[in-house]
Order: sequence, then C-alpha cells, then structure tokens
Amino acid sequence: MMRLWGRKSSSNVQKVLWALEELGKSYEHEIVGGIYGGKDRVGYASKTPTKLVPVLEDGDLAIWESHSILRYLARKFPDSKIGVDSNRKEAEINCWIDYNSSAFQPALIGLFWELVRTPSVQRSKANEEKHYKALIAASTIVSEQLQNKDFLLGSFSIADIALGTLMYRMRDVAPDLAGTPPLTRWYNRLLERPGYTKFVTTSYEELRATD
Ligand SMILES: N[C@@H](CCC(=O)N[C@@H](CS)C(=O)NCC(=O)O)C(=O)O
Repeated sequence: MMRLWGRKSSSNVQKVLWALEELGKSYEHEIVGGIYGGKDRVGYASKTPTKLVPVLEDGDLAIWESHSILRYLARKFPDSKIGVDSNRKEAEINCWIDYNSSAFQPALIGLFWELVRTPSVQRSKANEEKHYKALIAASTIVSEQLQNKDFLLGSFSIADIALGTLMYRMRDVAPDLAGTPPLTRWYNRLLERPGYTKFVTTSYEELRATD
C-alpha cells in the first residue's frame, strides 16, 4: 500500500492528498512536519534529500517533490481520473506544472508568507509589493488560459491540482487577482471535486504567525 508523509496544512501535501482522493486508492498517511514535528524520526531523512514534506512511498520507491509525485500517480494509473496515457498530454501538463514551479507558486507563496506567516513587525512592504507584482503577471497568464476552458487543458488533469490548490489561499491574500471571471469559474469547478473540499479548502490557521 502507498504511504504519504506530510502534514495536512501544507499546500504541497494537499496536492497529493487531493490526487489520491481522485484515484480512490487506499493509502497510509503519516502526519509529519511543521508543528507536528517527526521529521527527525528514524528513516525520514533517508526518504528525501530535502527533508521536506511531502514524500510518497510506493514499495521501496520514495518520491519527493509534490509535482513529481503527481506525475508519478498520473503515469502509474493511466485509466484514472488523473491518468496520463500519452506523451503529448504529459508534455502539455508539464508546461503548466513547470510554470507553476517557476512563476505562479513562488509569487503566491511569497505573498502568503509575507502576509500570513510573518509576524507583523517583521513584514516588509517592499517584499509584499515584489511578490504581488510577480503574481499579477503569473495569474494573468493562468486566467487567460482559462478564458474559454473549463480546466487548464480543457479537461481535468494534474495541472489543475498543482495550480488549483493554490487558488484557495490566493483568494485570501490577493482577492482582486483571484477574482477574475475565468479564475472564479475555475475555482467554482474545483469546489465540485470532493478531494478539493476535503483537503484543500481547509483552515490554515496553524500556520499564522503570532506577534
Ligand atoms: N518543492 C517542494 C516544496 C516542499 C516544501 O517546501 N514543503 C514544506 C511544506 S509546504 C515543508 O516541508 N516545510 C517544513 C515542514 O513542514 O516541516 C514540493 O513541491 O514538494
């Protein structure tokens, strides 16, 4: 049976929880990281060179990096709701997932760290503006892609999991950018997926910095 390691409040872990829910496969879940600690437990360090969450174990294979886990699941279960069965589809998905890693997620998470995870006395207006500006550029590209599509590639894929997971927090820290008609329609479609409401649109209050 597959085993997922990582705390539920991590957006990167949430991507995997959502994907596993789409698959409907049973798996074990070990809560580690953040306020739950446990990453120093014997064995965790050998699963991932970064010591971060998530890690997905499948037999003797330990996969780290949330997007690599999504790609693995999509390829391993080609006939599932998140399945990938062609090089073409894989390439189209990878464009969006790599854009997430390089532009959309760093901008959004940068802003989230500044506004939610940093004590107010340590916040920097300059940092906030830098991330916000980067998010304008990145979210405009995502919004334009969704102008005439239900999902990023037309039909649902792991690209929607990678980027869509971030929409919940974006609606809090950049409601104006998240509120374009295409992004709002997309978010409402994601809300129809049980894995999204079960694992993603959940409280992140344990992450909030206290002054
Ligand atoms: N690029 C990595 C990022 C992993 C990462 O930054 N994980 C964070 C949580 S989102 C972490 O492990 N933080 C320390 C902790 O939770 O103890 C991925 O996509 O998996």
